[in-house]
Amino acid sequence: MKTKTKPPKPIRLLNGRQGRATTSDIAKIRKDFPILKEKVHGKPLVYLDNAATTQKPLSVIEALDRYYRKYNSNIHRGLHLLSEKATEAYEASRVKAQKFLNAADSREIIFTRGATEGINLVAQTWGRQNVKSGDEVLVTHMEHHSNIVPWQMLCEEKGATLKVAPISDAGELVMEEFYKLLTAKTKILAVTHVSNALGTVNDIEEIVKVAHVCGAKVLVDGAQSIPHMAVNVQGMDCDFLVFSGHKIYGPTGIGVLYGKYALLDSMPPYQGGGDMISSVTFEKTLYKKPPHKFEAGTPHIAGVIGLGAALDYVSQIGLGNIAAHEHDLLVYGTKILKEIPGLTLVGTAAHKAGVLSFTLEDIHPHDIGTILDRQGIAIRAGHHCAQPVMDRFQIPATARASLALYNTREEIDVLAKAIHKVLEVFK
Ligand code: 7TS
Repeated sequence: MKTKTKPPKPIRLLNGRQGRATTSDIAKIRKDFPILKEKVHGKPLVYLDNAATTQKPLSVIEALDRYYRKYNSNIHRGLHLLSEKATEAYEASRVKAQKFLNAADSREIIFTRGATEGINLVAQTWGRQNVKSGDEVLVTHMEHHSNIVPWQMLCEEKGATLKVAPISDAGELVMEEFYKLLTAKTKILAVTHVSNALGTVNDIEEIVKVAHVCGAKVLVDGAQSIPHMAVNVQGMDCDFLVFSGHKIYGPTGIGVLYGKYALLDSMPPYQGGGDMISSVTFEKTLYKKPPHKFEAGTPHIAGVIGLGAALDYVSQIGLGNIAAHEHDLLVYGTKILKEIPGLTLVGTAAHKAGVLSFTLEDIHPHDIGTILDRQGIAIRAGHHCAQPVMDRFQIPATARASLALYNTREEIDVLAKAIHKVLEVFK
């Protein structure tokens, strides 16, 4: 029985060549994503909601299908062949994630439900163990709610204080203020690598260096960076990093928490249950070592295998190539959108990833989203689970087009044309 995931197809984009991806490079990539052939309201789908979730390539869909058809089984327990195959594929994905992040050891990779669960896990284990009354937790003004609320809950419980590093009108961290907020009281800094609402890319290496001098640990929210740029946790020297599989062309319901092994080893478990113990009696339970200590119960086996296939897919194209293509689209999109009268870009940092957040005169972003949807264009409109960002810019919401490796300049043109239509409707 063949159950091994198929070897990745050969590289197609840019490799060995200079310059931006050609139309035929992207056309080939688009063929890997069956959903991109769909029509929406009779129009070709233009999918520009990638910061919310990305579409899935055939290799991921097939890895899930293959698992369920050929070797569906529980892991780490069965002595039978199917269980061995499933365990092997599950643990192979852990090594893929380790290599993808350049972590020192595969035991530093914990599978979670996603970025949100990863942050909650750290807040509820390391946080509860280490944050005491009078301590401080530092976040930034550009965090997603999932990197605010778990820390707020922890601070409330412990009598600690949540501090917030301010951002500028361009949506960049104000570094002088940020440095002032880092003190000996700061136990942990929780910071996003890339803002989902603004696209700002933070200089994590620099931030980690300064935080470590102050004795603070650093958790990096990699939800919006991992799919778009090469991330090297050892290079960054961050203590924890989280991401979600569904934002990097993998399945929903699966994600990764990276943590330095010594820290993970020192932390109490998050949930109790099967597979995280080495022995149980009514008097005393002994826990397994990381990563298993943090993976109680039957995990999302198919999700882990699908995530492994997604990481293979992205690695095969190359994050450098993906970043270059998306940067080209971002520059092009910024230029085209700026030419539209009444359109204001929200988030104009010097270093940005593929997010184009905007307002259009006083038209509500939900109306923009609805009109674009009728043209087959999927964007997100709202506060993007980053209400403090909206408050900072004194707006209730933005319309947001967010890019992925399969998007094209032509799709940006379709978007711009449709925005002009929105203006006509509200004339
Ligand atoms: N952190 C950031 C920076 C995010 O953008 C998101 C999701 C999360 C954490 C949470 O990820 P989850 O997979 O655990 O939900 N961001 C978005 C978004 O921008 N639109 O929809 C979800």
